[in-house]
Amino acid sequence: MKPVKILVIGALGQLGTELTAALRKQHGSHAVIAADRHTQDTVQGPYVQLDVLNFGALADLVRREKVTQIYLLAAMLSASGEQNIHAAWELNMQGLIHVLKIAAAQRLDKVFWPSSIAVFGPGSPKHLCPQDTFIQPNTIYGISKRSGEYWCNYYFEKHGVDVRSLRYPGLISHSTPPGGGTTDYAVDIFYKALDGQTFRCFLKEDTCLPMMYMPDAVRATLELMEAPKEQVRVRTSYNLAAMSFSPCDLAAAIRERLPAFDIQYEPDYRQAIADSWPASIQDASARQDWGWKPGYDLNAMVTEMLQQLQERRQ
Ligand code: AKB
Repeated sequence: MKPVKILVIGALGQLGTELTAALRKQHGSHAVIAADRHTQDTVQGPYVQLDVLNFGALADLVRREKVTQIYLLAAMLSASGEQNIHAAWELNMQGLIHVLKIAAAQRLDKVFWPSSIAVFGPGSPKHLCPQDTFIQPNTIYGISKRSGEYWCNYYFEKHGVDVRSLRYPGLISHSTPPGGGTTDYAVDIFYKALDGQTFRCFLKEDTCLPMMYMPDAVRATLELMEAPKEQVRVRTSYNLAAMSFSPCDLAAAIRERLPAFDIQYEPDYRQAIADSWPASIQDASARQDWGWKPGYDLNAMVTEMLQQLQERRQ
């Protein structure tokens, strides 16, 4: 058996930072190459500056380093994507196609690629949205994620690439800020609350969206990637759920711990994006196929977020 060698593309992003650390804990630092398009000097361990759109550089790196698994996390999220539709399409689709081509040609063991609840559109069920349902996204990000799911399934069926994927809800982390997403308010709110400032929320108070605390997202990813191949029955992407809340629910949970916290609602163009997504997700396939079970609800997440951010400030 070949030794495991993992390449994480987009390793400096919100999910990439934490997933790289978790993979290094699991496989050893030397077995995980972090890659991103920026130069950096903060990440410990092997790091390569790489643009996933440069096919030749990516193919050479994979061959040279004898990479066996790729986690492709580089993407433009929903809100930024709506403002840069062609660049978002290029990065989100071409990046994936490059990785799938290389995975097939160089016979990689596994590929991970994140999809999103953004694959669902205004016609999808609003509550407990099922795995297989009417899916017609109306953002470029959502269209790229839905198309990417089909590309993954195609490469699995036609080329035998063991590509696995999750439809992440909005991710909330205390370690790395997100960028360009519609669910990002649920991270920014904590910084304003701890600074004692009014938080100006770009969504309406009752806009309920599916969310997940980062430790759950990292664990779900590792569990899916560790699952025996035959148990991974969904080869487009798995629905994944943990909690659903609106800005007003989150504000109330923060106010229970910081009574002076103040929030104002000033919805902008991101409201239409949020309105097109389901309020909650049904993840029965993930639970049945590889035993998914979330660990954090709204209260547990808020307690830990405030605690971690406060500790970092001391
Ligand atoms: C976004 O808001 O664009 C992302 C997502 C739900 O995929 N967090």
